[in-house]
Amino acid sequence: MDPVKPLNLRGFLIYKSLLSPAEQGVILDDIRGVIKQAPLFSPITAWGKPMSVGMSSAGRYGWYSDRSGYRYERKHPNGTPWPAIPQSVMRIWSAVTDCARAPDCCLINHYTEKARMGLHQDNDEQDFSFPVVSVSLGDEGLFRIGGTERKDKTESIWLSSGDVCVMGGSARLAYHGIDRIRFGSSALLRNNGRINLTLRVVD
Ligand code: MD3
Ligand code: FE
Repeated sequence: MDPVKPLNLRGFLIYKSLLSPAEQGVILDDIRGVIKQAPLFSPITAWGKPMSVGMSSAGRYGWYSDRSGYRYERKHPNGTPWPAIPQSVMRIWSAVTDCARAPDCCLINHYTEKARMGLHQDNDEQDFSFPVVSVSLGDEGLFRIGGTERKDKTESIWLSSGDVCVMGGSARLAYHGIDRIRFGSSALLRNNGRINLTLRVVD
């Protein structure tokens, strides 16, 4: 892991192939361990529809949604605390940020062939001066980013396995989403699909 000059797309810093295949393998094993204790589930949106993305979390907080809205919770819906964020994942945060604080949530998003994530802002956290760090694993995903208002024009970029993005400064509150997955484009996951990790400071 040797962060060289990132691509800068409207303040989104994109480190292409930051993680070697060996590093990706270690992280994936660690994430499988997390999911064994805290199984993936499909959160229900405020509109009552299950999300197409499977989710779980590690850390003091996990992201959660049901009919009463989006929020962070201390426990998995099965009632147990979220597992700790693996060291292999913590190291990425240290490599690409100079934050004094460690993240307290690692949200795990799992995309199968038809899963997508609509354009949204991440604003359930308390302090937007901390960046969000995202790690892509497995199949490529078409990432769309816009500005701080929904009507702002957007542009898209394919994120591949091993890519790491840092959303800080003006990009922290930008609208973003995943339009589609290039299913089968990576051999990292046995049954294909895409896993995205987002590291956040919640409170
Ligand atoms: C820009 N996840 O979990 S990661 C999410 O690939 C989320 O699963 C997408 O959006 C995924 O909320 C995109 C890239 C990302 C993550 C957080 C951001 C971009 C961001 C926060 C602020 C601005
Ligand atoms: Fe997001």
